[in-house]
Amino acid sequence: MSNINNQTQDLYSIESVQDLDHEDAATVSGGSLDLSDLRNGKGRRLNNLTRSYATLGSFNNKATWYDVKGPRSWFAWSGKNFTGQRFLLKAGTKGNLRFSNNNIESVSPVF
Ligand SMILES: [Ca+2]
Ligand SMILES: [Ca+2]
Repeated sequence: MSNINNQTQDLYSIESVQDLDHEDAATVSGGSLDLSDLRNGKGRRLNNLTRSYATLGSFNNKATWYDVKGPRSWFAWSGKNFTGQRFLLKAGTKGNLRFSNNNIESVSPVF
């Protein structure tokens, strides 16, 4: 009897893990932001950002392309700590950056 119970528990755990794929996680948290350092999503990527970053570290001044998934827009800043010029990346859009190309150093969701 206890064997059967354990098996049921295990099946439940596996199912829960599978439910939490990237898309679901993004929906739950209100969306996510992907960046890449070359045009059209190519090159090095920074994927599934879901919160503010005061610096993008080694990715600073590298982003050339973006993809905003989910219902929330994002701000991208030309300086660290949300300083400098602010750019709006609208919810549901993606594409190559123009004015902020190779200039973004911090990002934050628009609340
Ligand atoms: Ca670049
Ligand atoms: Ca910059």
